[in-house]
Amino acid sequence: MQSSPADLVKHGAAAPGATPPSRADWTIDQGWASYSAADHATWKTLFERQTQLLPGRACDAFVQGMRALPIAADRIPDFERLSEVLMRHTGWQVVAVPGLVPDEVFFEHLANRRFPAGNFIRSPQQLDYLQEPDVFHDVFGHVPMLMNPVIADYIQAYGVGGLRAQKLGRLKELARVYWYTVEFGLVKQADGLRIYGAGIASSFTETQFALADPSPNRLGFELERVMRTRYRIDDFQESYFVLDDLDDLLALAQIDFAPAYQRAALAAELEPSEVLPSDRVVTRGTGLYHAVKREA
Ligand code: HBI
Ligand code: FE
Repeated sequence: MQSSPADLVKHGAAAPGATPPSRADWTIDQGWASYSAADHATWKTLFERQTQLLPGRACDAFVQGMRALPIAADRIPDFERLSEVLMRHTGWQVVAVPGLVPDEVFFEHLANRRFPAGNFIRSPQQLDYLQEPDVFHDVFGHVPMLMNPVIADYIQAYGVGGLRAQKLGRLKELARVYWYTVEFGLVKQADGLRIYGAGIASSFTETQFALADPSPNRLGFELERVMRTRYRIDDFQESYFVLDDLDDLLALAQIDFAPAYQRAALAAELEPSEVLPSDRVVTRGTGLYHAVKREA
């Protein structure tokens, strides 16, 4: 197994040395015509490898979203064509950005149903590890879920909530909710546990680890519990949180997080590996994967 999953360090601030944007909202042209044959080939490698893995592992909403979108193996998708289809279904658009953008810029886009996607693609030397979200993570991982009306509303609410959380000084708690849902969420389906988080769905190694490895905990999602839980940006997660139903995010999109921030702030922070007596345990992990690494 590769030592590190794809798209790890994505929730920091934009790099200090990042080129200043020419537009205030940090959007750029996708520059589709500028992709090289090698860029399209990298996309194809990633697409085919992931597409083989996802049946029986990705949730139904992901599979349906992917099927209805102009996303295929042969070329990096064109954001304008994606946006046309998304707009018809859920009113979302995909806009190109150079990579990580500042938090308030990111939230402002989401609050207006624009998904900022990195326009670049990782190098062939970095198939399983990269520092910033690229077009494969953002388009393959996130965009199919934006075809689902519940997720579409939930991610917009996260943008609105992010702007508010910033004013309240609660960004850390809010970011954890995003991390453990939109990026690394699992969901129960009648036919078993499935992936809906983009950080998992776009990672060849973590797709297998998150569902099948005995190491991580899989715990019932609970808002305040998740707000208190630190996460790893440099490796597979030690715990995944499981929704009973994707529709549970609908309620989450409607609640006012402020009282929950208050309660979460009063309780202790939790380590990513911790299991509490109050947790609804789906799988109690062995912790072996990270224990071995810590010793190495
Ligand atoms: N920018 N392009 C991009 N993608 C992200 O996922 C992203 C970002 N900026 C900030 C950010 N995420 C997170 O720090 C927030 O979700 C908290
Ligand atoms: Fe992401």
